[in-house]
Amino acid sequence: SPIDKAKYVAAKRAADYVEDGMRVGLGTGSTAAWLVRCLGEQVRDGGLRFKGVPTSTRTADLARDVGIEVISLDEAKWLDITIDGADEFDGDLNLIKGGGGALLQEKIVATASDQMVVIADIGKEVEHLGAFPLPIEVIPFGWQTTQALVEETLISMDVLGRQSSLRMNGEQAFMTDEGNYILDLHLQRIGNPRQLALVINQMPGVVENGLFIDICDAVVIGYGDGRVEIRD
Ligand code: DER
Repeated sequence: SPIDKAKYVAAKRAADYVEDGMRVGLGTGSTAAWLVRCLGEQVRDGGLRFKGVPTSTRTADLARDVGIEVISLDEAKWLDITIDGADEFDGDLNLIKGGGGALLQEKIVATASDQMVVIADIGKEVEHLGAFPLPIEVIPFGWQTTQALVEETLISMDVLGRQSSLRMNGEQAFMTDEGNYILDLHLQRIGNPRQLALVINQMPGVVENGLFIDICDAVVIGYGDGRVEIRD
């Protein structure tokens, strides 16, 4: 499909950023999966040598499957670059991430990197963040109280919608790699993402939110016709 092609060409172009000896944060999601496959091919066929730090168990499994040497963030300490997808990016290269439920490790790994590059199909570009429901990670203890507190706080924030929902995995609550829950906030439009990110993370029970503010350095945008554009 054109979207798959767009994701692939963005991932392939971003793979060029990875050089021998680098420690690389490997993102999570379908676009990041293309990156991991492209890098695996370069390791197997091109002799590329680097160490990968995954942002989820599923990325770790895929990376090992394609022949990438996987190490932990603790072993790497700092990273040269992280390449990851996004659910939305705006004109300031601020992001909404977490559609795949890996936002906590993704944000930790991205923040530990000298450079963060997002790979995305053009459909992810927005004028204002918020059409995509904002994922926040909360601990299971008292999650419904946390949810009520978050919704109450949203009343005083510059957002259009205030509903939130517990992310499900079939009949069960979705669980992150850390065993936490995800609440998706249906805000429709976020007027002040920087302020919202700060306020949300102050609330007891909230572990992290999917707003990536001043973290992304460049976006590699893929189009369905195979074109690639770089925003930085
Ligand atoms: O969960 C995440 O943050 C992913 O990176 C997500 O935002 C992008 O997933 P996609 O590449 O499958 O659209």
